[in-house]
Amino acid sequence: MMGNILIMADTEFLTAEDLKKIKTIFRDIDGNGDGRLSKHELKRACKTMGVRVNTEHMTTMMKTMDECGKDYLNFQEFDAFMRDLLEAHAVEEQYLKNVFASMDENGDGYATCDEIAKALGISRDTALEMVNDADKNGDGRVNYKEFAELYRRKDE
Ligand SMILES: [Ca+2]
Ligand SMILES: [Ca+2]
Repeated sequence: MMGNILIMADTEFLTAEDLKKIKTIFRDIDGNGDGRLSKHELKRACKTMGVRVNTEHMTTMMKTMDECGKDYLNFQEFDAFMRDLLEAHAVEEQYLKNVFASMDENGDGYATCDEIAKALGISRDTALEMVNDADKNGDGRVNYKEFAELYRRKDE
């Protein structure tokens, strides 16, 4: 028997735009229109959606599919998976913004070495290492984008 893979998802963080996008992507990726997405197509869909899927999340999904003896997702399952992902993404984004804001003491949009050292209670040297690691554009300080990228790189 093929069980339905249902993921509890809260739509609190999702906009109507998100929900529409999920539908569009499903249609686009499901090239032959049979209403099913294979694992491979699922990965592609996530990429198109622009959400970072952590490997763990994807592995869990694949495992659940295997346990149910399925090698595809129907729209309902895809929709639930995507909502879950988008929500996790939104929650993470909110979290990162808060962390960044707490580091950027003077609120100018940049976390400097001194600000980071003070906020995290670490030495200036350690903070400098962090800045060097994150600082993509080489201006010697960390903007939100650089910070989020650093965080996500470490997470992977
Ligand atoms: Ca600042
Ligand atoms: Ca920078």
